[in-house]
Amino acid sequence: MKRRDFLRAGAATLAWGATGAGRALAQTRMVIKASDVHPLGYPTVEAVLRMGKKLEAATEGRLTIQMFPSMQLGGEKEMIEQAQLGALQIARISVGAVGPVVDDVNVFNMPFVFRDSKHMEAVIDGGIGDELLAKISANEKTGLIALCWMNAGSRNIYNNKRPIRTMADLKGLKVRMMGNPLFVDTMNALGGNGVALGFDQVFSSMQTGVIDGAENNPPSFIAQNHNQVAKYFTMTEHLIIPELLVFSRISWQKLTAADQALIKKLSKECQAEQRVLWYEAEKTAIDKMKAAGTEMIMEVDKKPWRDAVKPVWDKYGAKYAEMVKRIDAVK
Ligand code: GTR
Repeated sequence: MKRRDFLRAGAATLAWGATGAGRALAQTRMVIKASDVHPLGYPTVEAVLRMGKKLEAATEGRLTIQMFPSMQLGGEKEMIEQAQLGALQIARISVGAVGPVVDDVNVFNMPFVFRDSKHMEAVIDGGIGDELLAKISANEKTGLIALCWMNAGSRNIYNNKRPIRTMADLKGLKVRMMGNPLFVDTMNALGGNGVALGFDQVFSSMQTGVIDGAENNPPSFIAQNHNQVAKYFTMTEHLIIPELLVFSRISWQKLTAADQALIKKLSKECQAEQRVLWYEAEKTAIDKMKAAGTEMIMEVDKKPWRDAVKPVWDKYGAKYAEMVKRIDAVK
């Protein structure tokens, strides 16, 4: 389907009950299109599918979720645009992709901003997490309603040239980063050459030598078969970026307050379920990597890495100073 046709079809799926204006609203039927760059079985995809089953049961089939996994609707930038237009209802996206749209959340994209994944979880589960969800939703310009957070572990550097044990080993390697200037600057500060590329291009770009490596969490590395093109994987944990489930604002406004409340409640459950699935997937991925012969460096001395990203903090950090103090204070 051409993109334009898809957009039209998306608008047409918002079907309305036929009886009188008031009752029609109460009977809104909607096929909620959801999209993810990951394949079926990945924790984020599975969690949204489970949410769909609950939603369908609770509304006796009035509201259903139709999943488009595996980048079928494009990358995350495209997904955000489609949601803003109301052609896609639910987008599961990394905060990495949301940063350029909502500057407030870019604070979560700062290198080493969280002490570890548990710290990140405490932040998204607490007041700061709620506050940022509300900020995304309150700003009409985003065109998005933020439903909940998801786990994505930590991002780690992998490549097909050599094992990276210290920062010096990274020198001169071309490493794919997500399309956000903050990430390219981070890689450059660490001594590599950051290259912004779409997620869909990582595999072939590694094969053809356009890049030497990339960075991601173990489940993404395995789900995208990057182990077939990268032999060395180092747990640098330089970025711990949560993910978001967002709903198209245009479509959201077509739902009754009761349906909105139901979706919000199920999203909270989705966040908790995804976390359990996440830890299982992370363990399975690491086992698969070991079995497949990926050379894994499980620990590096983080001190020099943290020190090296100071220029990134100098460039982007000032406006987040207050928020970073609050993040640091979360136990
Ligand atoms: C994954 C994340 C995706 C996408 C991808 C990337 O970890 O789940 O949403 O951001 O990384 O590197 O583009």
